[in-house]
Amino acid sequence: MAGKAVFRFSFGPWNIHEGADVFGPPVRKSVATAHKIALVKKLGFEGVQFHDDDAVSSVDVSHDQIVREAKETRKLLDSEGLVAEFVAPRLWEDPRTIDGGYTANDAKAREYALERSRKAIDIANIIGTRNIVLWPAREGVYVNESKDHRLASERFVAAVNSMLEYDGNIRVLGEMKPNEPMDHAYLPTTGHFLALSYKTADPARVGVLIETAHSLLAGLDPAIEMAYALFHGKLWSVHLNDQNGLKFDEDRAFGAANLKRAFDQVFVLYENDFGANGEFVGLDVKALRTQKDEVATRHLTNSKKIFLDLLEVVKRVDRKKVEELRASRDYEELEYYIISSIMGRV
Ligand code: 3MF
Ligand code: MG
Repeated sequence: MAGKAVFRFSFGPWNIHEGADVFGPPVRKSVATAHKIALVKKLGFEGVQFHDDDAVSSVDVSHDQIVREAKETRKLLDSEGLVAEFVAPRLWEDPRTIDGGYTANDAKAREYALERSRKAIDIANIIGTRNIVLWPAREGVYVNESKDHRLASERFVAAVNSMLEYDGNIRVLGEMKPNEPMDHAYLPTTGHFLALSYKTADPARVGVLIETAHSLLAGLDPAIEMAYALFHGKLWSVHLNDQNGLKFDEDRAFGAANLKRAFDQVFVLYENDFGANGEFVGLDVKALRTQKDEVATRHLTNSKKIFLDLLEVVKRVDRKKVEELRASRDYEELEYYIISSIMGRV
């Protein structure tokens, strides 16, 4: 039956950004992380997603300094009445992980990745979340023969196990994406990571975050992927956004490219009571490069508004009618009914 969740929303500081892309420099002023956090509540959000070095200025400093800075971040969150949703070790920017982290050929790179993941866990404990998100950006290959793929899977499991062992309370959420920056990512889809979760030392603490655009880049339907992870009891976060076809990861506002696809995601989340265990509806959206500074948060507020508007449509859908149309196998009419509902005609 229908979900009862009152949805809570989150985003990460990287969603407010200067607008640089691979072909051009920044076009907007930098906003300090503390100021971004101060904007969260004003924009109508309750949760903050962090990379390790969003929560502290750098992870390449003494342990004492990490602890001190993480405590400052926690204070800021508390004073704003906000919650940290997750910490994600940003393993893809450092020169030591050019060839990947957990699955790198170089033992030193692997050790760096593990050490940095442990720091992310320390930070998570201080800022008050048990969720560690892994977007394994550079775990994969450009050249097929450059790595031993089977060994990579073993190394991935070992890396997750080492995190689970380091802290008996944290949970690991895989955020899978099939390509970009790598040509071929290891564990390119949610399904791959779910399979891997059962090979870890504590499957109950290994789940997923599903990003709309990442599913689409894999040629999959995000709502169906979400339902599958929900079936496993492992959908612990989402990164809602949108995507126009198979190209680079666009991170468009939720629903901006395909409203029906957005509806389907809201439907699945609502029907399955997503959020009932404290999960956030997370966004991972990029402001268009053309946005001026003063309106460079519209992508966030609009995404939330579109979600909530679609939620109203979802609630109004006549379940009996849907069942009847399913039973009579009139799927054309079902589709028309849903589209009419989205267009406000029902
Ligand atoms: C890349 C992503 C990432 C992750 C983030 C948190 C930079 O396509 O989606 O955003 O969401 O690193 O895991
Ligand atoms: Mg994401």
